[in-house]
Formats: sequence, structure tokens, C-alpha cells
Amino acid sequence: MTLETMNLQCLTAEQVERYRRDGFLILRSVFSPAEAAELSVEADGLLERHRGLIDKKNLRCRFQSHHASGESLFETFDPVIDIAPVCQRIAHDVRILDVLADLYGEPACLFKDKLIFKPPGAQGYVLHQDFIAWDGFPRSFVTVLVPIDAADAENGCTEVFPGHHLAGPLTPEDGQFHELPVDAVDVSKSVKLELAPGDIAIFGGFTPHRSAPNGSPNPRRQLYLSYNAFSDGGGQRERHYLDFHAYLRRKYRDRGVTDLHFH
Ligand SMILES: O=C(O)CCC(=O)C(=O)O
Repeated sequence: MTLETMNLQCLTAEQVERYRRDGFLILRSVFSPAEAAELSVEADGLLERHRGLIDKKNLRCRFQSHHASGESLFETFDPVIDIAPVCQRIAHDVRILDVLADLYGEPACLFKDKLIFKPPGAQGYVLHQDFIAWDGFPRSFVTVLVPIDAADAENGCTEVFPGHHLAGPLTPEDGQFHELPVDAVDVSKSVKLELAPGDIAIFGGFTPHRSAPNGSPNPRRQLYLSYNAFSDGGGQRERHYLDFHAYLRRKYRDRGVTDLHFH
């Protein structure tokens, strides 16, 4: 759909154009300070209320090594909205859905939701694209990043590399996760997604990104909400988590880990 024929609800044509060119977009103060505070309280409470869920054999949980000591740190709940009503509300918030409808030119469907706590020292993420060539994985995959804490270079904010999404997948479409070599992107064009609570950032499944270790003394909490365009498979969150769990079970089995569960 061309910009001229689109009926935009909330973004300007210039913002849509910029997203298409760069592969990401930052929107400031989408949520109020009170809404951001409510999310923060819920994230704190989740760690207390659901401490019993934090288990290496629970498919909902991800752990990362401390970048210096190697200590294993709890890092992510994926999914999260089924245990977190405020996150659930934000994932379906009309302000996000309207932005996505403007970018897609059609309605968006929630595909995946995770809360990354990134505790102090957590190593962060190697350079990658989120698109993974599983059968039916939507090429329209887009992530809306909702910061709970201010994100900056010190605490390892997400860093995106503009323009490279236009080339599509930069690694083989073999259903495996691939780290991208650093020379696959123009490192000089790096944009650090420095965000305040209330802001959001949006980036596509082909947008290369990474994040450095959290060098601050506090967690860097962010909600990662991913969507697909309605015409690209419709609502498929349930199917995604079945595929994702099957993928994780294969990965764990290859490392000799069995008796996994999902709670
Ligand atoms: O935590 C971050 O900054 C990046 C997370 C990420 O790249 C991912 O979950 O795919």
C-alpha cells in the first residue's frame, strides 16, 4: 500500500516513511507517568509472586550469564501476559494497535510477549534479526519495545542498525537462530534506543539489533511485544508458543536436558 492511499490514524506520513526507510521508529511519551509506574510495580511484584516459576526447566524462563563472572542470572519471562494483567492490557492497548495499523496498513495481531529484566551484569544479546525461518513464521513480525526503566548505554539498551532490514534475511533461512557477523551491518550507523518510561520503540523482524551487558547496578526492565499483520497468518500467538516450545525442547534435548515443563 502506498502512503498516498493509506488512511493514517495516528502517525504522520513522515513517520511511516521513516519507519519504512530505517526499520525502526521511536515515539515519546505514549504512556503517562502513572501508567509507566503501574507497569513497574507489576514487574516488581511478578518477581516476588512468581518466584516459584523461576526454574531452569520452565520453558517460560530464560537465564543469561553474568558478562564477567559467568554466574547464571534469571533474565526473562516469555510469555508474560498470562501472569501479568498490566502487561496484558498494554499488549492490547489501542495506542499501540493504532500505531501498528498505520505501519501495516491493516490490523495487527499479538504474536509474542516477553518481559526482559536484564539484571546487573547480564551479558545482553549478540547481533541478530528476530525473523527465524520456521514454517509460517510471519515476515511482517514487528516488535514494540516498552521500557519500564530508563534505558541507556550504561544499562545495555537495545541498539539497532538502520536500513539493513531492506535486504530481508541476512543469514540462511534454515529454521535456526543465527548470530550476524558484525560486518553484516554499518556499525557507524548504530542507533541506541535510549528510552524513558512512557516512550516506545518499534522495530521490524529484519532489523539487525543487539545489546551490550548491563553495566549499571540496577535491572533494565523492558516489555517486548511482537505482532504480525492480520493478513500474514491472523492471530497465531498460541501456535507460535507451541512451535517455540517444540524448538526449545529440541535444543535442550541436544544438550541432554529433559523433563522440561511450562508453568
Ligand atoms: O534485551 C535486549 O536489549 C535485546 C533483546 C533481543 O534482542 C531479543 O529478545 O531478541
